[in-house]
Amino acid sequence: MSTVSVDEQAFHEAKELRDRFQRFLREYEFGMREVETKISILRDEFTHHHAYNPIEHVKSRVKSPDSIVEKLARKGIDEPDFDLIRREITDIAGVRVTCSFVADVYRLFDLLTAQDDVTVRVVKDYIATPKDNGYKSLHAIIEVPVFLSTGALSIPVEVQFRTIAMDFWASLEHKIYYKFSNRVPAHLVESLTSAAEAASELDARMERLHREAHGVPQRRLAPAPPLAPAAPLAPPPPPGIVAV
Ligand code: 0O2
Repeated sequence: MSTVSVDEQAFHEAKELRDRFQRFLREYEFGMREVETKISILRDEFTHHHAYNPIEHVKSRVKSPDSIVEKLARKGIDEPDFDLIRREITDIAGVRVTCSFVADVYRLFDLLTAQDDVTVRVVKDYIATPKDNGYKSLHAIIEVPVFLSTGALSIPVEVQFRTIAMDFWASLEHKIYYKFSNRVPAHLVESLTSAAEAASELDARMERLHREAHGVPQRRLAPAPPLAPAAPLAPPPPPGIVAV
């Protein structure tokens, strides 16, 4: 049996780099979970308070190492370090919120970004201004605090808000580009653009129908009443009595 000699030092360094990278990705996972919780609280509160659920589904992911490397290459970065990756790749943590209607997309965006511990870094409104290929979605890079044993961190998370029709289109477009390795035949590109228009028309029609059926303006519902001030904490028990 042949043996392969491994340079101990190189082995140790590789292990250390792997551990650092895992820690780095875990921080993004925690940020993503904070945002997931916020969205899920909004969904539950909406359902109970307004008897209406504006969210169809939520999907989250931390970008895979391969996908990060690919995006770095796309950006022409060939000697990355952790700080550079942090600065340049702002969608390592991603949450996609699929809503029923366009009005819900903006309502959810408003409610999430108005929260005190959410800092909005970048907003790209591809619904107001779709991409040339017809892509529509509302993107926001937000930062949320994550509290670790070592202290607090502010983690960027990309949140994409879109309707079911926009999501359907984007996922088909993604699959087609993957199948053709980004060299999509012209007639398919054209068909995709016209399918994006059809999806927008469907969104508008469905929203009109919904308004007609429910007879309420979609953009804003009555705000929830303000929270009552929190009850003061009970005074500490007198010495000798154990609080249960
Ligand atoms: P993946 O695999 O979904 O993560 P930036 O991130 O700002 O440095 P970029 O990529 O121009 O640069 O940002 P943008 O426009 O906000 O797009 C980010 C993400 O939106 C993409 O992530 C896609 O998920 C989605 N997206 C943007 N444009 C399109 C499009 O034309 N079609 C589809 N299907 N999705 C799109 P990634 O990293 O490209 O991919």
